[in-house]
Amino acid sequence: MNREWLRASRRTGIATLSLLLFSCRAFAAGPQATPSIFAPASTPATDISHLAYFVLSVVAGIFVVVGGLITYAVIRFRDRDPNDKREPAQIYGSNQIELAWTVIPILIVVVLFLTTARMIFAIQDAPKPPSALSVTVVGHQFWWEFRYPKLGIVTANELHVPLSNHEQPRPTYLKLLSADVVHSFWVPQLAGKTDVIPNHSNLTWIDPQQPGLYVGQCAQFCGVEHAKMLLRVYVDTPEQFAAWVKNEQKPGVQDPAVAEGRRIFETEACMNCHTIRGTAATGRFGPDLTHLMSRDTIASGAVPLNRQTLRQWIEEPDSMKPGVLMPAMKLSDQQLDQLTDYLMTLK
Ligand code: HEC
Ligand SMILES: [Cu+2]
Repeated sequence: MNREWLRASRRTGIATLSLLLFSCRAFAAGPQATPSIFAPASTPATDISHLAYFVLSVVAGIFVVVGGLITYAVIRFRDRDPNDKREPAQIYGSNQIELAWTVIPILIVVVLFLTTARMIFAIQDAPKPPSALSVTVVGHQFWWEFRYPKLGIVTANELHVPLSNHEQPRPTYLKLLSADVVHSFWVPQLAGKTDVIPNHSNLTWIDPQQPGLYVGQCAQFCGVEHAKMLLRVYVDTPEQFAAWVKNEQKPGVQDPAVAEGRRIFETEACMNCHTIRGTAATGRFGPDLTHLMSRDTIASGAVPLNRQTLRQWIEEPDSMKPGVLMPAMKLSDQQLDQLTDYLMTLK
């Protein structure tokens, strides 16, 4: 009976361990756009993952020692003879044993604390090279505003940054601000979480070394739609980045064919909350729409951007992102079509 139970539990143990190892591998080998900490692509994220592996190996060592001792004790000192009612030897007040299980854990905690603190300060105090790009990130319930003060660009939810490498570092330094409540900026492949706090500015930086899309999310519960406050970081080659900057710096196109849609935008409440550079709309409560169509998604990455989703969004934002802070404006079908046609020209 005992033996069978042991054999069964050994099998379960092996199965669990292989499952764990397998899932780590699956994470590490995942596709590029993954919110996984096991696929770092930027210096702070790489440093953090090394630290994570170090901590994991220390705690795995503890697990093996403690688990091994328990298993040994359970087997070695099991109740073999049901007629033997004697108590085993009781040990009280062994200084050696008590010192050992006090001092060793303290040493382990001190080592983990020091390595972690060192890593935090190394990332925080990294000097900002003159080639660095500065971006101001403003967290809003439930979307992200990105401002490039030196480039005169304002956009939302999709952050474009240039590729960086060790020979020609071009890191992006992010100043994190909040317009309302506490949010947290987290793109696991690029850097650790940094809180975004009202009336306080935080700093973090990334230097992604592989072009492509990196995804993340707000990591601090900030209200009903927190779960749909996603983040997309596009790491562009120098040419792509220059082209993107050039396009974003232009004022919004004003196509006379969609003048009626523009008029609706400028006379309905839209203009109180949104900016379209080159028009009367200068609102700052919602995302800047000057180059709306240069983005792949709307609603902070929650909805892919195309004509149909855009129209539905304007008609009833709540149907796509319940709890959103943009009201439905009760427009007629014709107005909706004209407004959508207009927004579709904002490339
Ligand atoms: C009370 C302020 C307010 C008004 C009025 C308003 N919006 Fe918005 N709008 C927002 C907010 C806030 C968001 C961001 C929603 C989110 O992702 O959580 C938004 C998002 C959007 C988006 C998606 C942008 C993106 O990149 O995610 C579009 C497009 C948009 N609004 C168009 C309009 C149009 C057209 C009107 C007028 C019919 C309008 N809005 C009226 C506040 C407003
Ligand atoms: Cu948030």
